[in-house]
Amino acid sequence: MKIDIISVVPDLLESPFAHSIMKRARDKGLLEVNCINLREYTTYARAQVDDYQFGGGAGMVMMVEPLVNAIESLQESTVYDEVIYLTPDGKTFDQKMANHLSLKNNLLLICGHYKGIDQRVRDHFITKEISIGDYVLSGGELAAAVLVDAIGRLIPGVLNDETSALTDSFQDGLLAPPVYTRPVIFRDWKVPDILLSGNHAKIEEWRHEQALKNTAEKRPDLLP
Ligand code: 6GU
Repeated sequence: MKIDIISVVPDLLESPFAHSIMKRARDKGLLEVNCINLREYTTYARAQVDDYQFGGGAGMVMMVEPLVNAIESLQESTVYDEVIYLTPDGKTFDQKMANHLSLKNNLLLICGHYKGIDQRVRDHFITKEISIGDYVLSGGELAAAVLVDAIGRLIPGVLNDETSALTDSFQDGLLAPPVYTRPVIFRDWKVPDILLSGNHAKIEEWRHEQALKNTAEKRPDLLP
């Protein structure tokens, strides 16, 4: 999968994909992430990419021309399955969307800043608008990093143990059960006996019960 990201602060996107699972995905050639600096596509003086909004009001708007130049230039060499605008008024991102997007070949992400992007870009180029939650970030970059991470780890072959994504919270609509590792006893806190029993059927049953209990306590809205 290839993910191209248009940003006015591409430096913000260097570190998130340079470590851990994202690094491995890129090293294995399963995920390609390119950050494109929008300022390279403006024809305005001093690399200007934003301007005052028509009708008045506080806050700058990202101009249509640099964005369209950048998008169309990238589209000359890539057919994108989705052109996604990261914006707080988009559809809230969830695991279902991550699963769906992980099956695509090419994604183009556009990070908004200031008051957002000129509506004409949204009308004519954007195929999906995504938010990562009901709060406002200074720009779309951190949201883009969240998307790429959530999607990237679902690409087949990225995780070492292919089953581990299947047992993540949300993957079956429930929160994950508690997990334990060595030592068996720390202070007087013992790992539940069932996990040491070697009875895999019983362990799975226990995990499912715990997942239901966790979900009922912390996120009852997820239960039918
Ligand atoms: Cl995608 N962008 C910004 N600027 N703020 C957000 C967001 C996105 N999602 C939640 N808050």
